[in-house]
Amino acid sequence: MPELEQSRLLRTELPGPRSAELMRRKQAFVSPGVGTTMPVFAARAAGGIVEDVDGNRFIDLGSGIAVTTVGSSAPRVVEAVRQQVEDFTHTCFMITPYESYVAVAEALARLTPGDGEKRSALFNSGSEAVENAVKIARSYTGRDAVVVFDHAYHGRTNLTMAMTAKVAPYKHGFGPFAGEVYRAPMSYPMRDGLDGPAAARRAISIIETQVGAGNLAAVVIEPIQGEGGFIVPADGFLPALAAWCAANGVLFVADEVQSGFGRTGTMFAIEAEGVIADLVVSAKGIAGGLPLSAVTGRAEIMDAVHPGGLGGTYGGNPLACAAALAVIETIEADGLLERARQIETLVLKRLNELKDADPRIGDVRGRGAMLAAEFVDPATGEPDAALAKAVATAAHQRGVITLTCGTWGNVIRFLPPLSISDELLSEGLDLVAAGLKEH
Ligand code: PLZ
Repeated sequence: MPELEQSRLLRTELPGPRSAELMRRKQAFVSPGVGTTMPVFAARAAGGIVEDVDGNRFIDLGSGIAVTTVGSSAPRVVEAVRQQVEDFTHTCFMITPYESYVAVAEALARLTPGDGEKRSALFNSGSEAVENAVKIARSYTGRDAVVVFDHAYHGRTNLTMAMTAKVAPYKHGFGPFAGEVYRAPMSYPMRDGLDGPAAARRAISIIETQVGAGNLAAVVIEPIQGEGGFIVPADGFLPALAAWCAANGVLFVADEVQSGFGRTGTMFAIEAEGVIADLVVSAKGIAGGLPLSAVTGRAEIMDAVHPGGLGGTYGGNPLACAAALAVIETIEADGLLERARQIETLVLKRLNELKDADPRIGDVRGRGAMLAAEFVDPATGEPDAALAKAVATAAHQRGVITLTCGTWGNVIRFLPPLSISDELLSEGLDLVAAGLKEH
């Protein structure tokens, strides 16, 4: 197979004939509950390009929702998985363990913030790992309650649906939801105007009066919220919350599913504020597209769970573990944390120029290669979801994969793979800007 050419190309109308035919088959056989953002079907992906089945090549500003951080089909990942698939595909770690699972846990102990002995448990999806973090926190503290935040996204399983804030499409009609989940106000600088310590006091006051520290097992928070709108809390919010948790015997759980693994220019987003979480949840970028997730924490916390209390048939599957080890090697050997910071500089500059010229962009924010623009009605500051959708769709039609997010759907997020070139990144942003101009 020749290398995938790193340039945008529109050979057919979108969708092309092959994609259109596959979409007809999808409609006939795939549950409509599973939606798709783009009307085209993927054939190959690498670097900063996704090629569809009609030979169109798209600039990838989404990384399959922050998963292919090292690139899709990154060479070390491909080679590691190829070798592993020849050796064995599965034995079940709970039956006949294998080294790569242990090696991933060793790497997580080294890479997550905080010193001392740490242990990990591996799972398949982000939701599954979040659920397990709650199980571990309950086991360790002997308490039931869990606090999450406005705009939070933690998954689609029963417990994590309860933890996710937004009803449509994630929760509508799917209740009843798990109990003992409480919601506190998030720091949202653009909209609440509070500094970090003040936003933390507001949240803590609600937690103390409506939940009670003595009932609370864990505070679970995304250090930069993902689906909820790439909301970066004000400086000092996370440290103040973490300090309150420490003082009250409550575990501070960082859901780094979207923000972790190099995405924000540090291995984990909490590092930017010097916060050490009791439990860190990893997924998405950890294994370059293979399904893998992890909960990592201090030994005394992880050891509270009774033997056999955690697991699952596929958790820490050998192919996924081989991929994760190759991802870590790639981030470290290729200087990808630095690359994420370069991407931040390039993209923020462009987005801020756009914002200065167009008051419909109410805010530009994010870190590393996790960046966003929030669209508003300039007169009222009200969210403008229609504009975000129109700009994203215009980008799709020009051959750029962009994703929206946000409680009100009015945010366009930029999550390029760190393997993208500056040229493709700039071209992608030019095309987004051109789409904005037309609307
Ligand atoms: N925690 C912070 O971002 C997944 C979900 C897309 P899973 N985000 C993308 C969708 O519409 O389903 C996510 C996340 C954070 C947990 C999760 C859940 O991870 O691997 O999708 O289960």
